[in-house]
Amino acid sequence: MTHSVPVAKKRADYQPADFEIEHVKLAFYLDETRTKVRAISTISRRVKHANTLVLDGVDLTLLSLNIDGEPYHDYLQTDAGLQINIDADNFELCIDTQINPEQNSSLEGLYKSAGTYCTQCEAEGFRKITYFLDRPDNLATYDVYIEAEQAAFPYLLSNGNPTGQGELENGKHWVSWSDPYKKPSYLFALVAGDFDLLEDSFSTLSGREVKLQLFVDKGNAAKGEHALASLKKAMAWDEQVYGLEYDLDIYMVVAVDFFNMGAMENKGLNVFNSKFVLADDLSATDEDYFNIESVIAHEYFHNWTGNRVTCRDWFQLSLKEGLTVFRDQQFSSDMASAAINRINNVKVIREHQFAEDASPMSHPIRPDEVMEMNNFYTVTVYNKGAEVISMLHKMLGQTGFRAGMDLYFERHDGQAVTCDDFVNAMADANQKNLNLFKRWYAQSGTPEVFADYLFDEQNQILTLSVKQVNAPTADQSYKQALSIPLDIEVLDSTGTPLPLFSGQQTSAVLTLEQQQQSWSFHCANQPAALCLLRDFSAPVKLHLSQTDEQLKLIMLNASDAFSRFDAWHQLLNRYINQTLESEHPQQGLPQKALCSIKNVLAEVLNDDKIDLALKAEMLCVPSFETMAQLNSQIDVEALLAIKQGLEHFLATELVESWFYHYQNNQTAAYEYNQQQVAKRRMHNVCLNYLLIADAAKYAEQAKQQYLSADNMSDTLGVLKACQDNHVALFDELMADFEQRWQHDALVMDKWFALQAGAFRSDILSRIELLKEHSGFSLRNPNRTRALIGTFAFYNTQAMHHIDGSGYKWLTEQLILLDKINPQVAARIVTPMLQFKRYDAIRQPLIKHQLMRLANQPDLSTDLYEKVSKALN
Ligand code: 0A1
Ligand code: ZN
Repeated sequence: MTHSVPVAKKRADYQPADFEIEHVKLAFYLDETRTKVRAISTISRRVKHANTLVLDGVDLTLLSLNIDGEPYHDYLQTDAGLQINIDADNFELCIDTQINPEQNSSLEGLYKSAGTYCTQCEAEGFRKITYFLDRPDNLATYDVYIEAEQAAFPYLLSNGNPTGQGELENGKHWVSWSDPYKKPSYLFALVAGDFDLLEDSFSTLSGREVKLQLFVDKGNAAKGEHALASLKKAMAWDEQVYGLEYDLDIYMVVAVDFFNMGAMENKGLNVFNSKFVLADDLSATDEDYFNIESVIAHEYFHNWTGNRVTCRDWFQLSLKEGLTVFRDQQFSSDMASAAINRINNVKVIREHQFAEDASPMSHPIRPDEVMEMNNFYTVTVYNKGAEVISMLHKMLGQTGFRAGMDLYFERHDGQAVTCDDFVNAMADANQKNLNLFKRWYAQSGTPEVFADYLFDEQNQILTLSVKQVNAPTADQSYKQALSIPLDIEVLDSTGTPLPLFSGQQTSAVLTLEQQQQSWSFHCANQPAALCLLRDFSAPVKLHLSQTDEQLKLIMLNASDAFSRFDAWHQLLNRYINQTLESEHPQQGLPQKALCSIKNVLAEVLNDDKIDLALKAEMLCVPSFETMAQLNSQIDVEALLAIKQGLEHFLATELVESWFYHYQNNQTAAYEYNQQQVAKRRMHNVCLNYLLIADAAKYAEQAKQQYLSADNMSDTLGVLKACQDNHVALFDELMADFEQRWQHDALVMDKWFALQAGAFRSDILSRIELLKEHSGFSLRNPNRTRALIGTFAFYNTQAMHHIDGSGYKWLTEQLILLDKINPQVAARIVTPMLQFKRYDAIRQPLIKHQLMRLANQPDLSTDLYEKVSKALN
């Protein structure tokens, strides 16, 4: 919390620290409200004449300070830490502090999560544990001693290897740990609690046995099996694909219920939001199974990309996050459907990252200015960061990329480095100049690419002309041309890919490097349609004018699943845009457009050659968020009318097909495998259309599915389909669901989210009631995101109600939440930040609420940074 106006730190101001902490011995005497921490740091001077050691420290009670065994008094205590005046070159600093884990609701530093002590130190949480050089470029070895009551906390865990344990008087015990690898403070972790333990082992490529331990809440052991199996898959994959082995003898994962993010890669001791660990057939959806595998892999991959090679400063966050997301996406594509995986990754970019770039929070993947680091764990740094790595991969190929990775580790293992160091390794390993490519790290915004082509039939020459436009963003007015890989394929009139460049190859990656560029190359025959952004080869908006027929040709024939999916969306977007530009957009799509769309969709539905997972995906009407990215202004009523009108038309016109495919896609006893996942998805897409078409007629069908489901995907499929289409059945089943699942926090999160997302006129009073539910607490981030976050992000109808009641209600919740957990509050404020994209009635309503927030006394830096940028 802050009283004075927070100031931004600048990337350009980076300075190495004057001193270095090489080793630290930490001792924890755990107590709910009065935990004592002793930190003995071995320190050396790095800069000759520097004589003030500046340590970070927040919310700490200083008990004593000694240097080389003697009490020391020449220091100043500030809001941000300690300034110790010291002349010695090498010394040992011993600091005793006291902290209050029970009261720590920010979930940064040491806190209690439902009876378990745990820590979260990224990005700057270690300073809430003790005074330290809490910056990622200070790499130290850690010895840790933990003391606590034995009965309540039989497991006392920290990073590295266990070195000792013993019993003490008064029912207490202790355990000590030592981590031989140097690490930054953000990777420190401590956990103390009582758990069920799942154990396994993994033998590495070089034959070492690694002990795997998964700690979950008592009674949940069976729900950890999938996570443990996923961990072993990830370990094997990283050896096969990158030649990277795990380095310690033990790898621990702990699941906790109160966690601000998904999970944390602390060295040898990952701490996970239980949402990304626990699963069984009845309680977890296919999506949950997928996410667990991917987050387990993500944290594991960090051991090399993040832990062994870490960031020099927090502006470089994408160094580890963009790269690790890229690696987890590669892994997921190898484990599950590569096509669906890619489509879903692109959806995140288009729905959320493009929106962020168009918002007041726009920033490059390597930001230049930061007020609150926690605000920069964004879709830009993570997901656009991964797209930037993916472009490198596309340009260098897997072999060149691997050579770059090998060189990166050879040069930088054990160091804290920059994004430039990474790109330099890629460049040097491939003898390529990537200086132009580096602009992706520095420039924010979504490039728009305009393309056109001509075919010279006589000479069989295809000329492709492309230009890029990089419009100013909230944070940067001056923009430069970027290096944009375009992965192309040309189809003939039968949908067959044509050989290009006089050879046999039918696809190629062309890299646009100037504002405007053209290529002329041999093309074996008259092109009928062009795919220019195969596999979404760059995070850009592409404009290429093609007819409905051309798009249909791509939809049904392109070799790449993303291109097929994308052609369908382009076709739809054309109709949507025509309607948005018409006189009465709020009447939805005209009959003629509806019929054309239906005819195309019917072809997809009846095409047996299309992969079932892709088909199910293509049969869905794009989300409101996807449609909202079509234009800079968001017409809420029109987009809702278009979406609902289209769904209704398709549902009723194709009702027999929906019924047929619903019946034909029943799955046998639940298994999490790709074939079943696709079938279930198709089954539930059809059920949704059936309930839209005739809720009364198909209610019984839906209820039967709910009653007989042996898995959560099918259960939730029914509830989602009823949510807006059959209120009576929804309420009946939701009451039953609550009865059945009240003991399971993760399933109850789904229940709260279903409630909050319902489009109904009494939604605000219902949510108010839900806030009083015994299971609701603003101190629980998963619950808060389920109820308040779902309302803010997905209940478009009520959140953006023209009377402003949604904005007002959300603001009231944010004011309360900011006092408890500013990080979560600052995420949920997101939908209000883009107020300028709404109409003349909504804009002042949202702005008024943002000003209300801005005027709160003691507003957190987290919210202050976002709200002040929005109002600027
Ligand atoms: N490094 C983690 C994400 C993470 C970041 C911040 C946290 O607390 C403020 C927690 C987790 C990852 O990428 O998985
Ligand atoms: Zn990460």
